[in-house]
Amino acid sequence: MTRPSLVERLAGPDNLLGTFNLIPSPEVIELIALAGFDLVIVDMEHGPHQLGQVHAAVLAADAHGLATVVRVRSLDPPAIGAVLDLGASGVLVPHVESAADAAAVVRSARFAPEGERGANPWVRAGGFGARQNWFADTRRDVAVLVMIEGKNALADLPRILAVPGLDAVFLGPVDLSHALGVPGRIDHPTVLAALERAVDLAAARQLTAGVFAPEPAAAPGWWRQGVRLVACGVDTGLIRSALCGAVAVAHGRDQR
Ligand code: 3PY
Ligand code: MG
Repeated sequence: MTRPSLVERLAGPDNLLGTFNLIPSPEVIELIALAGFDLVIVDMEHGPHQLGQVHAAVLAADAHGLATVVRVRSLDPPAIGAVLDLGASGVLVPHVESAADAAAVVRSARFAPEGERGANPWVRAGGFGARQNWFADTRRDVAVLVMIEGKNALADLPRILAVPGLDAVFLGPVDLSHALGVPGRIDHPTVLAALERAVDLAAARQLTAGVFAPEPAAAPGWWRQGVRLVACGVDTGLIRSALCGAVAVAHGRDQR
């Protein structure tokens, strides 16, 4: 039996746990897989990843059955096609501001007739030419996620959620806090109210909602609210706190 794709898992009943990967290292990807995460978000927007490093990340993740969502730098159709050609399980586009943006993301990730992704079956995702039904299968193979993290996106959210072909909306509390005038205060009531409204609107449209939660302890609360995908933490921050903890324990100090 083939393993369910990320598209199928996002549409299914189970909660999915991810984390962000900024460090371009296959070893870090393997550690994330071995820790038990369901997916990794390979972050080209904020990390130093180049395309070859994303390729290595996808190979390392595939070796462990870890799903890969690549956050590209912007709504750039050739960049979206390139990470999908490598075999990423999905793409996440930051700062999607409108239904027109969301529709452009879908078109970039899907082949004709649904979209206008550049087609070349000899890439890794196409089995280097060996996958007979590759073009048709991409609807099942490639998850399309858009980030809601600005004021315009909040205003246009009902129309964004109605765009055909989206697999999830992913909420960015950090950028939202900046957009809403309380920079960095992701627990501010204004930010929480915006996030909760977005989660409720997505639930009403039966579209999966995801959220970034810097603290893993926040994940159960989000799941109770109906969020299905929580990306908790960033590899740099998680490694930093583990290292600080090790030093504190070795010196007999309280952990910070
Ligand atoms: C945000 O919270 O703005 C994000 O993009 C999460 O990485
Ligand atoms: Mg952001």
